[in-house]
Amino acid sequence: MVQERNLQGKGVCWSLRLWSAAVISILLLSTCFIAHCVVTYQFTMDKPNTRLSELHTYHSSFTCFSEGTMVSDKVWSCCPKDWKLLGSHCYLVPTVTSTDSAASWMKSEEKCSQMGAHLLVIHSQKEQDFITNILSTHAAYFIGLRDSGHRQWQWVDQTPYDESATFWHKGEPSSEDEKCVILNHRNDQWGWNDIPCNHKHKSVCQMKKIYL
Ligand code: MMA
Repeated sequence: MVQERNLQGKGVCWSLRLWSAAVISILLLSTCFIAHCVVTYQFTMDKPNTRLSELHTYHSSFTCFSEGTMVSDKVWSCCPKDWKLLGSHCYLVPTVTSTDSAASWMKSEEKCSQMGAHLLVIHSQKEQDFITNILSTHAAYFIGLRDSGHRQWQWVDQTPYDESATFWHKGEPSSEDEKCVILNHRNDQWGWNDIPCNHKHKSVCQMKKIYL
């Protein structure tokens, strides 16, 4: 009898231990899960989505693309619907038929800024070619380059003006009175031309793409 009770006691003791181990494991797993959720939330929601929700006030829908091949390094990046994507940026090019889009340089920059964007910035042949490929050769487009005084060229996004990556037409820039820059097609070539800022032209807007 005594032996039997002892055996029963041992059985209860073991199942108690097993249950405790199970409860502790579940508690540990839940803690890890909650911590993971909090970290993921802060990482994915807090920063980039602040921008996404900001941009949602100007844009009702976005087109998103997935990058990376492995499931683990898939990153989603988005542009507002109808904007074009190249590298790390989104571009809004006016349609050939739009007639209401001609404006001064300042007004054009204002319109981009109201969409969370800025006028087009070009830093490479690749960007110049990508954009000019989708522009009309019959129009001129303001870009985000301006003379801040005495031929000090300044990009609207504050990136440095690099003389070695400029695409001025032959003979341009031509006058200190012309402080704003258009992209136009002249003598079978696309290039930049300085013109007075109050002239009215179409324009191209640009913004950084949004990472999810
Ligand atoms: C226009 C005007 C200038 C440009 C010259 C080039 C006559 O002025 O577009 O900005 O430099 O043409 O011929």
